[in-house]
Amino acid sequence: MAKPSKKPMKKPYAPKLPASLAAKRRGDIAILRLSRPQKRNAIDDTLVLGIETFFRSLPKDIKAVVIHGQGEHFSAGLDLSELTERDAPAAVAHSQTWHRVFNQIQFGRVPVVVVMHGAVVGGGLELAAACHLRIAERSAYYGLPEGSRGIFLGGAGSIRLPRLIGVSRVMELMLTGRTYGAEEGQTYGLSHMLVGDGEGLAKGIEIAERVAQNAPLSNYAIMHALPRIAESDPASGSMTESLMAAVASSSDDAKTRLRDFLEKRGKKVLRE
Ligand code: 1HE
Repeated sequence: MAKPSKKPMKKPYAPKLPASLAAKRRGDIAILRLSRPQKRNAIDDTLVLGIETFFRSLPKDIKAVVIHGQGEHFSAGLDLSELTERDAPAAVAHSQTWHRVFNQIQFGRVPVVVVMHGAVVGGGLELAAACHLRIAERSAYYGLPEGSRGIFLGGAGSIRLPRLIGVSRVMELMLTGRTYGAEEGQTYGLSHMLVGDGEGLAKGIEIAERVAQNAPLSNYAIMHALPRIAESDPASGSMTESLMAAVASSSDDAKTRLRDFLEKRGKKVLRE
């Protein structure tokens, strides 16, 4: 009879999420699915707080995350049915909750890849903007219909979206209510990669797995130091970059990886 293994049983990955979200792990990466297709993945309080639970309970050995949406659309944005009863103080608190949750994505420990398809509108676009890498399927389209609904951005879209496509384009989307198709979005910088319909999740997983192989300290510097350096004055940026470079290159991880390359074990950078 086989001896019982002494290894402690690895707990299955099962974060306590609402029914509107589903999570699974695949090796080093975790995949979060918006699972409210009957409401086009509209983001209500339960869903936004569920996103927070997902990121707060991310296992330490997860190295990257993929977010995608179930059904025909990535997300129809804010659940408009929750908005009608809110007074101004409650609306401020609500928006601040979104900021807190989306900040956990942008300023979290691991890179997050989002796969966008169908409608990526309002709060759905704000959610995508908080992620580090954006992959669009050809069906994706982007809109900010807040003006036509008598509301405003509330998920830090005014902070993040102008940094992606410029104030002028955000103003255009908001004033006109027009949408950008996937090609336009790719040209303007809303997506990094454009793939065929139905190919987004596989591409998202491939990219997340690739990102997960980087040195964790390098990924952290890329996600957190790079944007700050880019926005600082050149003199502070110069010193911060040099300090960051010194910290990263003196790590054991860097030493091993550099030796691997020099001893012909590391990957070459080949044209793809
Ligand atoms: C919703 C929502 C929603 C759908 N809140 N319930 N967002 C918007 O202004 C976008 C509003 N939604 C749409 O324009 C369309 O639903 C879609 C183009 C995304 C999809 O159309 P379609 O024909 O596939 O679906 P549908 O029939 O319009 O919607 C299916 C159901 O989802 C229906 O409910 P049902 O009970 O009648 O079946 C819709 O009411 C429901 N639904 N979208 C609530 N958004 C932090 S501030 C951010 C501010 C914003 O995000 S503003 C943008 C709001």
